[in-house]
Amino acid sequence: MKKIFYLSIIALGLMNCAQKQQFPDAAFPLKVADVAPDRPMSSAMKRAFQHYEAPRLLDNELYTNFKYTELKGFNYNNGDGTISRRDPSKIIFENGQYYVWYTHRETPLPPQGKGNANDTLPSTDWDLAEIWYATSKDGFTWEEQGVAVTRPPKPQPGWRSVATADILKFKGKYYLYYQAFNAPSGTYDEAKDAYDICPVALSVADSPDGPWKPINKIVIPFGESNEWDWRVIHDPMPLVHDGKIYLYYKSGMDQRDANRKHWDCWGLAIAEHPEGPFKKHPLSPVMNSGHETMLFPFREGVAAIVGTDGIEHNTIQYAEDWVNFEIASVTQLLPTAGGLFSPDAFTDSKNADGITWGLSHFINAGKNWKKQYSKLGRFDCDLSQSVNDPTMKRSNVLMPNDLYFRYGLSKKQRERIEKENNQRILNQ
Ligand code: AAL
Repeated sequence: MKKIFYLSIIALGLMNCAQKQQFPDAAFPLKVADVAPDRPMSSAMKRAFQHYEAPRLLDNELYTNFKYTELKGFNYNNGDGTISRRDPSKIIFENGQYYVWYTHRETPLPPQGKGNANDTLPSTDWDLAEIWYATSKDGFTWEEQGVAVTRPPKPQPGWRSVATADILKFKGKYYLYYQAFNAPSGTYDEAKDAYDICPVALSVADSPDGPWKPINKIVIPFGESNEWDWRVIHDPMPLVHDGKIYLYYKSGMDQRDANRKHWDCWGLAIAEHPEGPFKKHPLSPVMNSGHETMLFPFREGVAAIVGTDGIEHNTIQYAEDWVNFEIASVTQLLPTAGGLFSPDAFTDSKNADGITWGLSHFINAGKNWKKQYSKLGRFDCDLSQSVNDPTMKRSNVLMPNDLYFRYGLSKKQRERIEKENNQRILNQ
């Protein structure tokens, strides 16, 4: 017993000594260049020097601001909610022009909410939709070309709605992966205790202009009933790596209820051929956050713009091995549901340049939920090795004052504060 006591004292002493040795002899230098690599540092400074690619944002290739531009060429029926465009795909450059695919809804009335939908009236913004496409010479003015993937006849997957597509070019052919709904989105599925059920389906074409031929099968299987991706598989996002298709997708685990307890994570499924079979990576989920995460090859790895949702929202992440993501930067005003122009998406490059622009969607574009629709817009950024735009690296981007006040307290919150104040006065 005595022995253990003395050994503990010695161990504690050594630990103390070790801690003391962590302190540097001199104060932190004025110039970053003078910081000795082995200098003991606080956790925050260690992180700046060791975790991030550069301690200063200006030198971080995976940090950027996002600048937005309205698009020209799309008609929204004066914003009456009957035409919607959302969830754009990646953008590709073919035949001397850019191509983008997106969810297109054109219905007699705006979304009516779950339970109120019928054969012609949509439940949500992406119900009764088709996949349409548009082309552009400059990425700002777009020409809508019409439908790419129509709703197939019942009971094939997607007869109710096809939405949220992404593009893959593989061995000279073009593939669109999308969510194929067999019921109005928002319909409660008792077996799964979930609301937005749709398998991932696939169509193939020899040209980006189509015609698109549906492959009538489910490409990414749901997990088993006790597994994280049993309920839904959303936002399929294919890229090419090591000669294979790396398809990232979102699923929501735990409870999917009004308290927003569900947890959106991202999985990875890999296949030798676009039609599969897709094998889920055993480490899935590979990302712990993100709603409509945007991924693109960068250097030898893959980068991800993680917008809303989750403990690591508002970050840009990087996985050198395409599986193990680390936070590369924290940023603001991120695009929602963006589709990126990622020239190396399918080139299998071992030194991908990155991205400088894409399209994203803006929900409730008319600021009236009763006439709900979404519109597409463009964002520019600097997440590219070859572009060096210091104006995209600012970290003091403040929103207009009125925006802060618009996110004010609710009546209920004001009441709680008043109650607390009164209690404090009473307790005095
Ligand atoms: C989007 C995407 C998927 C969902 C719905 C339409 O934000 O995550 O596409 O199913 O919302």
